[in-house]
Amino acid sequence: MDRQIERLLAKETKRQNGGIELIASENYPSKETRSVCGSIAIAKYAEGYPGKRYYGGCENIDAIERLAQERAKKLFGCVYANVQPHSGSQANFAAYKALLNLGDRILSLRLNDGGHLTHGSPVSFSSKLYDFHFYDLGEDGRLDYDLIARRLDEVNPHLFLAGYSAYPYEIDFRKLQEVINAHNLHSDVHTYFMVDMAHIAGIIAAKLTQNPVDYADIVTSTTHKTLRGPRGGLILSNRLDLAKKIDSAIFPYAQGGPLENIIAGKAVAFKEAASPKFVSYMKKVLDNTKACNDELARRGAKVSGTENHLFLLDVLASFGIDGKTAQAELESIGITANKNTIHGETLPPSRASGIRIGFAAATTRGCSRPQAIEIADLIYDCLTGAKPKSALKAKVASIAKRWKDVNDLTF
Ligand code: DSN
Repeated sequence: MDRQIERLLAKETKRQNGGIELIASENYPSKETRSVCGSIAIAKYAEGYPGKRYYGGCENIDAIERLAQERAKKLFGCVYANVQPHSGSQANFAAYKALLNLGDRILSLRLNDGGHLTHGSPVSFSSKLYDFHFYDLGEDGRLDYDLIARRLDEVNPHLFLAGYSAYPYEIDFRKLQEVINAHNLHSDVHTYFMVDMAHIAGIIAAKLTQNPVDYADIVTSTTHKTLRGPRGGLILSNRLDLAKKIDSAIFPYAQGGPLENIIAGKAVAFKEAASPKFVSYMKKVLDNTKACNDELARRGAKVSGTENHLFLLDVLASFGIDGKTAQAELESIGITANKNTIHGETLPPSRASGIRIGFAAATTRGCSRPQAIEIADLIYDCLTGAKPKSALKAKVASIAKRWKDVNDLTF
């Protein structure tokens, strides 16, 4: 046994069990998913796809990957699934390659407004390989579909990208498809529609919001956020004519050998997400998120409101501190969240005016609605400095103690 790693993992388990996890992109997979991820499938090289591998001995791996594909297709109601992307970023890298030529125009939402690094941030590969243009949000911080229609005509992009990392409201994918179709009727450049559903994949799997695979050409995702699977990526489509292009954009263009142990874990998670238990879990996530948002609002804090698993708390307007300071203050009492830019941001992203709060992980451990309200009060009291930190820290520990052990989560 590697004592050094063992000690560090024991410390990490203690940190996770002892605190309240509110990072909106994190979650805890089930024990079964985790054990499959550590299985002997880790040892197998399987470059290629089921039935067309570059190595021998792939018959069982083929069956595992086919099962993962079939379960993903059934869960999300589509005809094509690629379960090989190592991450959401790799999935986006491949989706761009499948649909575009280098230098083509992409219309997306800036990272500062809730987009993602791979949606055209200057520090990401995406902005080096493609010509990114951006649409703004409306004054209320929500998608403005008329404004998007105007930007489509101005930019004439080859690809329109929706799906976000810090957007707390419903996305009307049907409306976006309508707007893009209308634009395509009079444009000489065909605009593809892509959705990165990484954050809301679990809400979509539970059928609690519109399903983008019904409207977009390609949908990318991660499997570890609200979907509660292992850390990894996924590409879906209802366009079989794009299948070959997407497959070759993942392998051999973007990646080598797939992580078949993780693919096995994805298969388990897709099965779990198809169960009625997952739907009731997801409803609880939405309810807890709203309860926390509403309690902070009741106490006078400036919050975004929420229609999904996350909301943004404007800590600059509410408490006169920046997001970096708020993140550190919360961490000091055992609550983990992340600083985040907010709509109309005035500070650099390294400081940011807000924090992003999500309840997917806490709800997996058993967070109840009254506890979500209690957590809002802890956040408020911590950031106003109204109560001694030691008392708040003890309260956080006592809530976390009542929840399930992170190593022992069954479905
Ligand atoms: N970094 C992830 C998030 O926190 O939203 C997105 O990839």
